[in-house]
Amino acid sequence: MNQNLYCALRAAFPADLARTAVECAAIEGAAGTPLFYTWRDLDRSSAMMANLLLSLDLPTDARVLAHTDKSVEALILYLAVLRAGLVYVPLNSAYQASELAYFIGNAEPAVVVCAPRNFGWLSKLAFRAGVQHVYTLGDDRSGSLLQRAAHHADTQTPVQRAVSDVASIIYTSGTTGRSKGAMLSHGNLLANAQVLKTLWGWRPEDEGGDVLIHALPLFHVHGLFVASHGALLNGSKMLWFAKFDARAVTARLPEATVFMGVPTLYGRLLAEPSFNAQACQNMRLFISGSAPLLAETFRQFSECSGHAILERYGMSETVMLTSNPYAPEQERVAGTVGFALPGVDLRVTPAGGAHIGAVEVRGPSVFQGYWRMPEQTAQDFTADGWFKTGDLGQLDVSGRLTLIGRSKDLIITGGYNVYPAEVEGYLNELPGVDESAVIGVPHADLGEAVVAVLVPRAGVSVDALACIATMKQRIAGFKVPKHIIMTDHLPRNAMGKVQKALLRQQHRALFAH
Ligand code: MLC
Repeated sequence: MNQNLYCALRAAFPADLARTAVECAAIEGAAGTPLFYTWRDLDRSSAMMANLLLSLDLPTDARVLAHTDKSVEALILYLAVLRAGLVYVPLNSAYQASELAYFIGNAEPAVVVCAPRNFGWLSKLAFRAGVQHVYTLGDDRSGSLLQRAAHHADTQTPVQRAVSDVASIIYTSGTTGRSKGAMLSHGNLLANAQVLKTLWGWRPEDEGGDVLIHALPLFHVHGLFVASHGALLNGSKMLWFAKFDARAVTARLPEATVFMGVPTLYGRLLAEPSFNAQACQNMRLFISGSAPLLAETFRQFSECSGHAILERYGMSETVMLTSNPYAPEQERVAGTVGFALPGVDLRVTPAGGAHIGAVEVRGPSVFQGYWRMPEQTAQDFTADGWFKTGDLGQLDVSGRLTLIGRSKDLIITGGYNVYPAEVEGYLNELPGVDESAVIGVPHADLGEAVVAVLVPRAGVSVDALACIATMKQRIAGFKVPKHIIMTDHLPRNAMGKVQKALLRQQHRALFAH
């Protein structure tokens, strides 16, 4: 049997293909009228794109790298890559040239698809690295990808794939500063999507169906797999937002039943004056993940909307691992991430009692390893085959998991992971900088904000704002420090290691206002 993930998604499309699959919600004040895509549109357009990709005669493990703005066509491109049996490599559209140079060098894609505005520099980079095909795709249906696909047939049989064949490589930041590509197979993604479909009670059409508000980026596990697969595998309509906007989302909430977001989105909904229980009257489920949800946000949201947010836990290497319960008779507990999903084995080592330990997992959604990093892969699995998540947690007697912290030096800002070592590397290259330490500082909107403590060379004056401006030209904006503190030395322990905990403590009130 063909295990190509697209086959399972396609089988879930409604019988009436003329129904709306995706409605693009126009953001208030933005130009343009709403666009509607039927299920037939998704099927035919992805067939045309798949046929274009197949006409390039690529090897079966060829990578298609997408650095595009969010659009329904970008989702169709993902479906097309699945159908063609190739490997989809999505990248954050905020990444800049130096970051792209690394990803292209590491992934060695056969095809690059980029926003038309980036074609000049990105195509140069790609061609120099030996990429044969560079297409453009705009968020307004412009670009060479659609033009070229238009010449191809609108039917296509998905290429035969096995459960363990890689469907996508998702880059995750590494502790050493260099990103690692987590290889997720067709089987990994389908197993997770099927479990979540049942667990979160996606409703069949004859029970009223579901409508998902999709307002997350499309280049990460959360928006691409958890949200899109959820709706596609249930044949449910998506109300599509190119960008999260609290007012615009609230205005469409009465038509929706499911919403997924990072905690920042929940904080912004709470701050939106039009957001209230009335707007949520038809909502069935609010899901949060990608960053810790504050108990206070959970409480305020419950008071304001009448809904208990369901917090779940996952990561790029494993897709989703745990979830608070869906059933109303079981409590969703703020500050916990719930129970292991059916099929997921989860342990906390050292195990037993109320001890805090390293969270380790096994299961059908655990990835196939890091792309071309066998040593890193070996290091991140135990000898008996459990994946070391890098998170610290505590299991209660009922099996409910509470995450306590991280064994790795990671900042999560607005749902994006930032590794200090990478940012420090760029800061240390700035003129006049001797050394730097990057930390996460509590921030009401973003959860944590990236902050740098910087030591200028002796006798040199370094301007913090100029550093921030230069950094914005070099790396994605979400990694750039929101604030830089100048100092003449970094606190170190007896081993010479920078005391980041002390720095975090010293600067914890930086954004308290
Ligand atoms: C944008 N900016 C950020 C930021 N996002 N800064 C810090 N952290 C972030 N997350 C900066 C930009 O660089 C820019 O800076 C300014 O904010 C405005 O940019 P914007 O694009 O207009 O921002 P906004 O639309 O407000 O975006 C914020 C956000 C977005 C929270 C809506 O970041 C977002 O959609 N986050 C979701 C991330 C996500 O999907 N994570 C899932 C990972 S998967 P300047 O200075 O130029 O103005 C995963 C696994 C799992 O973790 O379990 O789910």
